[in-house]
Amino acid sequence: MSDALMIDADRDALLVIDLQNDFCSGGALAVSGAEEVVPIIERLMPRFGRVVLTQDWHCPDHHSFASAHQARAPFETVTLYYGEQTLWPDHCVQGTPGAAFHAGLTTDRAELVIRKGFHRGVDSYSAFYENDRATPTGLAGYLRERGISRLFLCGLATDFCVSYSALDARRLGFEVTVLLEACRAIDLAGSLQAALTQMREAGVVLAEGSI
Ligand code: VGL
Ligand code: ZN
Repeated sequence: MSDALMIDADRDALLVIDLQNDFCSGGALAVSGAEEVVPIIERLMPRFGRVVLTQDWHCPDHHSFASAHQARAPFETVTLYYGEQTLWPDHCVQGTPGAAFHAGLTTDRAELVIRKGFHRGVDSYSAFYENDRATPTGLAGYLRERGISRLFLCGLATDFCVSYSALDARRLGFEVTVLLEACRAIDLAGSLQAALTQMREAGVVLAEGSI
């Protein structure tokens, strides 16, 4: 894969999704093996001309938290005004250590950090749109204005924020590769297989090998 990953510094960008403490060991919503991707992404970032980071960034009473609902537990599903929403443990609350990037991630080279999920009533898995599928984050405009047409995605979690971002990016007309070796999944009730299938069907390139 390292030979196949030919990066064009002008039109390619690396999107590093939600590499934050709450998704790592000991965090509120720990993703198994999350730390393993840190050194991989550290090696990847200098190979790209443009790097964008995303940060899950919730207000304390965010409606994606089970704690914001009566008699609901994490990982249950509720219907909010825009459709089905999985409920999560409180995580990535704005300004808390859990919302900070993993200390091993060198954030200096990032040209842009997109914070998402800060509107109380709507979650935002995707880096492009909130879960209502209608409210944009502004990332597509940024990428287009910078002449970026090809995106390489890595980070957490493969089956939520990475796949939602990849699917939206395809819908918006970007070429998209997900670097699976640099992603880890939550895998809730088959969500990983479902996400991989959806991404493949949408024309996302799933890069399996070492990078
Ligand atoms: C994520 C669940 C809730 C993610 C964020 O980064 O994949 N998953 N918030
Ligand atoms: Zn979240």
